[in-house]
Amino acid sequence: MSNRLFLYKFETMEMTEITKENYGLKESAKEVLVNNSTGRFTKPTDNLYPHQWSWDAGFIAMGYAHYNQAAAERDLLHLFSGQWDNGMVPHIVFDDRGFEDKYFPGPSFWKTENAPNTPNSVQTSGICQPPIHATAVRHILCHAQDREKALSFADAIFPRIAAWHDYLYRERDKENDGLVYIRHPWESGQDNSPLWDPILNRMQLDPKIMPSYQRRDLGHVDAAERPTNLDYDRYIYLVDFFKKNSYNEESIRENECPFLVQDVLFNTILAKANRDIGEIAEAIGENSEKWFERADKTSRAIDKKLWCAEKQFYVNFDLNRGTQIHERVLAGFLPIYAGVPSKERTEILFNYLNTHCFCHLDDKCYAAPSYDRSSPEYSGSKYWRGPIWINLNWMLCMGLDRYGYTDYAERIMNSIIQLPSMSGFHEYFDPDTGRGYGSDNFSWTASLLLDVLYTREKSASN
Ligand code: 9WN
Repeated sequence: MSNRLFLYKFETMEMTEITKENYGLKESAKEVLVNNSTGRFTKPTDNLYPHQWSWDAGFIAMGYAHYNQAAAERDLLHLFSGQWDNGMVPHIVFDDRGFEDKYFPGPSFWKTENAPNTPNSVQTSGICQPPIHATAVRHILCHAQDREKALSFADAIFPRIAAWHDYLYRERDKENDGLVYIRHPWESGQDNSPLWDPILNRMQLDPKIMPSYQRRDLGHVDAAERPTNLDYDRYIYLVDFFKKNSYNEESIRENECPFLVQDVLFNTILAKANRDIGEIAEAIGENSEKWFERADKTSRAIDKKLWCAEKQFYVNFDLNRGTQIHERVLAGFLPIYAGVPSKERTEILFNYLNTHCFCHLDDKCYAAPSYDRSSPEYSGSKYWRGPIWINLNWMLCMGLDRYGYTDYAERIMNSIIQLPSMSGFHEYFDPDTGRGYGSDNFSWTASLLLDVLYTREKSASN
C-alpha cells in the first residue's frame, strides 16, 4: 500500500476500526519501551544511545504516565540522581557499565568527576538539555493511576526541579533578561540544526589543540543521516574547552566560550516548565508565585527579544555577536507551545506553517519538518536539518490546540500515530515519503505516540 493511500485510509477509518488497529500499535510501542528499559531507567534506544538522556527522560515519562506510573517516576528519579550540587541536570547520566565502545564521548572523555559540584557516585556529562522535567511531573500528576503516590513523588522531586530551574536563572541568565543561554549545540537537543552553522563556521580549530577521538555513532547509523566530522570536531572542541575550565560557568564565560546562545526552544520549554512547576507547587501546598512570575518574565522576553520583526518569526540570539540568528527552523513556531505569542502573531506564524515550506494541510503532508523545505540547506534525511521529529511535532500540536487550530493539531496527531505504524519507531522521518531514519525502536517516538493514543481514548470516552 502506498504511503498516501495509507494516510487516506487512516483518515477515513471509523473510530472502532482505529481503536482496534491502535491496540496492536500500543502494544508495539510499549514493547519498545520494555526493550529499552535497563530496569533502572529507559534509554533512548539500544546501541546508538546506551545511557540516559535528560530531555528524552521527560518525553518518555509522558507516555509511561498513562499506564506505568512507576516507570515514569523511576526514570525521572534516576535522572535526578545525576543532578549536580549547583542544581544542573546533566544531559547524560551514564550507565555504570560505561559502554565506551558504543557511545562517544563517554565518561572517560568528559571526566566530570574532577570538577566541583558533581555527584559522587554517578557519572555524568557536563552540559544540560531543555528543562522539560516539570512538565513531565505535571503529566504524571494529571494521569496518575495512583494519585496519592503521584503526590508524594511530586513532593519528593519538587525541590530538585526547583534547584534545576534556580541553576538556570542564576548561572545562565547573566543579563537578567529572563532568557537563559546554552553553550553547546547538544544543549539544545537539536544537534546539527542549521541554527548553529554561523557560529560553528566561525570556530577555526587549531589541530594542535584538538583532542584525538573516535566517533562511535557511525558504527550504528549511516553517516549520511548524522552530523559531519567537522560538526563533531566542533562539538568535541567545546566539550574539551569546558573540561579545561573545570566545568565552571564563570570561567567558561570569562574565557570567551565561542558558543553562547539564547535559544528559542530551550527558553520556550523553560517558560512552560515554570508554569507547570507552579501548578505542581499548588498541588503539594508549596508557594507557586515565584514560578508563575518566572514563566511570565521568560515568555515576555521570548516575545520581545527573540521575535524578528523583519522575518515575522521567532529566532535565536547570539550573545557573542549581540545579534539575532535568522534561520527558519520549526522551533521558531514553538513559542505557541508555551502560550507566548498574541493571537495576531500566532496567525502570522500559522499562515507560514501552513505552506509548502513546512506542511500545508491541502498537501496531505505528514507532520511538520524540522527545517523550511525551501531552504537550500534542507535535507529530508539529515538529522535536525529537515526530517520530522516526533517530539517537536508533539509540542507543535499542543500549541496549535491551545490557540484553536484544532484541524491542524489533529493532522499532526494522526501523523504521530501513522508514521511509526507505517515505518517503525524511528528516530526521525522523511517529510515527503514518511520513511524512517536514524535509529529504530526509539523511545520518545513510542512514548509520545502512546501519549497521543491514550489522550484520544480518554477524550472519546468523556
Ligand atoms: C547528543 C538521545 C539524544 C537526543 C538529542 C539527539 C541526540 C546526542 C547524539 O540523541 O543527541 O546529545 O549523540 O547525537 O540530537 O536530541 O536527546 O536521544
